[in-house]
Amino acid sequence: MDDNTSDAPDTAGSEDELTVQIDGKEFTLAENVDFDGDGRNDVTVLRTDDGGKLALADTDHDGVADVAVEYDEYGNPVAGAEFDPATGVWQVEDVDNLPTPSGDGADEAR
Ligand SMILES: [Ca+2]
Repeated sequence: MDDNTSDAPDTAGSEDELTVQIDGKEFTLAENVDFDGDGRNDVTVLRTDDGGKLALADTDHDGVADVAVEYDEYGNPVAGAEFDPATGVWQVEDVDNLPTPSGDGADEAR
């Protein structure tokens, strides 16, 4: 991931902003997918260089991404990780064990 997203303007009052912490850096990304189909975006999906996708979500609704799943070009999950806010480290986790995003995602922290 490059640094482009860290330069995003501070758009107070806007919605679907997901904070992601990686290696001590903080990024703000837009949630662009509605995972549970309630009409409110709760997941940020990024395209990866190899044609796959990376999904990031705030599943405990504190405004910070805590789940990441990488998908291959066919949409199959290939890797998962869970963010530990106590240590600031992403821990590799079986995709089947990860909580699923729901509701209004990071917006529910507001
Ligand atoms: Ca939703």
